[in-house]
Amino acid sequence: KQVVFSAIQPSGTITLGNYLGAIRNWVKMQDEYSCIYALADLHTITVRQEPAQMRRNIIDAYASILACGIDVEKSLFFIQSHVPTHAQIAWILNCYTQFGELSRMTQFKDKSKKHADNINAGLFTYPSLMAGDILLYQADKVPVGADQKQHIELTCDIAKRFNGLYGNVFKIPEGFIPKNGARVMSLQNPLNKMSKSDENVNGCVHLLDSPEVIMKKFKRAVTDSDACVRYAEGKDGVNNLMTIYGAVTGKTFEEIENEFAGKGYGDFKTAVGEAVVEELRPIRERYERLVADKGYLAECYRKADEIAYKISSRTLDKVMKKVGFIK
Ligand code: AQP
Repeated sequence: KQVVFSAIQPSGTITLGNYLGAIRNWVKMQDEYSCIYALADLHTITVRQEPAQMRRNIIDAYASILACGIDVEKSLFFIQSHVPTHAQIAWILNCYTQFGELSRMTQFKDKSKKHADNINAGLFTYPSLMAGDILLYQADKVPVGADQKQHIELTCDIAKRFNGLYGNVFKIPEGFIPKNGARVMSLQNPLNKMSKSDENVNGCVHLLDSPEVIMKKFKRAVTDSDACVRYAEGKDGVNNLMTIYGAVTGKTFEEIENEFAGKGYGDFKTAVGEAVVEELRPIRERYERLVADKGYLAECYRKADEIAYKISSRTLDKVMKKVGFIK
C-alpha cells in the first residue's frame, strides 16, 4: 500500500475549511492507503499560545479528528511532540534549506504581517519541520488544502536536494488537493481563507458550532448586490458559498445555479447552512462522547506515538548516517 501522511495544527477549534480541504480526504483514504496522521503541536508554538488553552486545544483537536472518522484500527494518529524524531530531523533539514527559499513562502509573509510583534525563527523555518514530518514516513501522498501547495513543493525540493547529495534516502511525495473545497474562504471577508485563528468569529464555521450558530453565520455571510446565485469573477462571497454547498452535497456549480434560479440569497444561504449542519451533526455528537473519555484518547495516541517513533527512527537513522554522524 502507498503511504499517506498529513497533519493539522491544534491552534484552535477545527474549521469547516480544515475539514473540507483536508480531513475529509484523510477519512476517505483510510481503506486504500496506509495512513499516518499527526497533530502538529510543535508547529503551533510558532505563534504564541496560552499554555492551559493549548492543552485543551490538543485534546479537543484529537477528539475532533477521531470524530470526523479517523479509525485508529486502520490509521495511525499520533501527537508530533511525543515523537522526538520530528524535532531532530527538522534541525538537520534546516541545514539543507536555503534562507531564500523560506523567504518566498507566502504563509510566512502572511503570518509575519499578522504577528508582527513575534516574527520568530520557528515561524520562518516552519516549512522544514513540515518537510521532516512528511519525509520521515516516506509518504507517497499528502492530502492538504490548496494553501499548503507551496510547502509541499518545498518539501520535494529539499528531498531531491538531499537525495542528490546522498543517494535515494527520501521518497518524493505528492500533494493531494481536493477538486472541491480546497480553499474555503472567510464568510465575512471572502478574499481571505477561512482560518482557525480568525478574530472575526462570524467569518469561520467551527466543526463543533451548534446548528443555531452555524445557521446564524451563514445568514450573515457577505454576498453582493447582484442577487443571482451564479459562479462568476468578482462574486467572491457567493462563489465561496457555492464552493461549500458543492463540496458538501456533491452538486456541480451548474446544478446549484439551476436549483436557485429565480430565488434570492436568503433561500440559498439557508440551504447552505442546513447542508453544513447535517454534515457536521454526527461529528459533533461523536466528539461529545469521545472528549468525555480522556483515558481512551490517551490510549489511542500513546499507541500511535510509539509506532510512529519506530517508523520514523528508521528514516532518521539513515539520514544521520548519510550526513556523517556516528553511532
Ligand atoms: N480555508 C481552508 N480551506 C481549505 N483547506 C484549508 N486548510 C486550512 N485552511 C483551509 C487545510 O487544513 C489543513 C490543516 O491546516 P493547519 O492547521 O495545518 O494549518 P493552517 O492552514 O494554518 O490552518 P488554519 O485553520 O488557517 O490555522 P491557523 O489560523 O492557526 O493558521 C491543511 O491541510 C490546510 O491546507
